[in-house]
Amino acid sequence: MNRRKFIIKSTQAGVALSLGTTLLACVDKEKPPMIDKKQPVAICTWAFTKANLIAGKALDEGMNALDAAIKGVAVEEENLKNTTVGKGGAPDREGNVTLDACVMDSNGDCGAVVCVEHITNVAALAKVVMEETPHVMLAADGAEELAYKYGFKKENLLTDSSEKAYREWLKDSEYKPIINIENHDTIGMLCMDQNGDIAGACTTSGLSYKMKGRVGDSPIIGAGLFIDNEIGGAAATGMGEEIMKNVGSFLIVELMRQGKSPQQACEEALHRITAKNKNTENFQVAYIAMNKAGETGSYCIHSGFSRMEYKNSVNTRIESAAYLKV
Ligand code: SD4
Repeated sequence: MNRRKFIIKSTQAGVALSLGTTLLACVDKEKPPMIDKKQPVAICTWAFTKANLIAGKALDEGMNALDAAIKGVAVEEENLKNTTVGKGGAPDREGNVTLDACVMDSNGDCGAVVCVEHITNVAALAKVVMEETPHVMLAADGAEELAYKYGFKKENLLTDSSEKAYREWLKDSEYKPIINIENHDTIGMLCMDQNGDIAGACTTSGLSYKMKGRVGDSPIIGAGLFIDNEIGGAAATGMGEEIMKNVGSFLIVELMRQGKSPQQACEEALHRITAKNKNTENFQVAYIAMNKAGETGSYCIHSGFSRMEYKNSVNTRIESAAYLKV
C-alpha cells in the first residue's frame, strides 16, 4: 500500500472509529448496558410435561425465576387428576384435603404454608407469606385468612373422585403407599431465568390418607426445596419423613458447593438415606438439582422416577438413575 492510500484508509478508519465511539456513547446514554442474557432452564419432579413447558416458556419470555416456578407448579395444583397436589389431592384419614407448599427466591427469601384446606394455589400463597408478612411459614386458618385478604378464592378441594377413592380406602383403612403410584406426584420445580437467577417452588397434598395434621418435607425449606443463588437449587419428592431427617435439598446444595455436579450431589444425598435404612424397598425418595451453570441431575431409590428439563427451548423427559435396580 502506498503512503497516500494508507493515509486515506487510516483517516477513514479513524472517522469510522470515532463515529462508532460517538454512536456507542449515544446508545450507552439512552439504554441500560446490554446484560448478558442467560439461556433459561426449568426442571421439575416427575413427568409434568405441561407444567415444565409453561414455566420454561415464561422464562423464555423474560419472566423471573420465582414467578415462572409458581406459574409452572400451578398447572398441577389445578389439575384435578393429580391426586397428590392441589385441588383433587387425596385427603387425610379424616377425609380433609390439606395442602403444603413453599417457595424460595434468588435472594434467599422464602415463604411456606402448611395444612391449607380451601385454597388451590398454595405456592402462590407461600409467595404472599414471603412478601407480605414478617414470617416464613403460616399454618391452616392463619394461612387461609391471609389468602382471602389477598383475593384467593375459597374452594372445596375434595373432588368426587378423590372422595370416592377415600370411601373405598376407608373399608380397610390400610396405610400402605404403593411406590411411584400412590403418594408420589408432588411437584418441585427449579427455574433459572435470563439473568441467571435461580428460584423454586414445591407444592403437595402430602401422603394420601396421612394422619390429621401431618406435614411432610415439601413446605420445609431445606428439606423439600432449597436455593442458594450462588450455587444452585434442589427439590425433593417421596417419603417426606426420610427427606426431612436428612434435610435433603439443603444437603444437595451444600454438596454442589463442595464441587459435586448436580447428579453426584443427588446421589450422595440419597445414599445418606439408603445407608441408614434397611427398608428402602418400601418407600421412594427422589431428588432433582440444578447448578449455576444450568446443569441438572436427579436420583431416586426406585426406578420409575423421571424429571422434566426445559433447556434451549426444548422440554425433555429424563428418566432418572435409581439406587435399586429392578
Ligand atoms: C410428603 N414429599 O408430603 C411429600 C409427598 C410426595 O409425591 O412427594 N408426594 O411427604
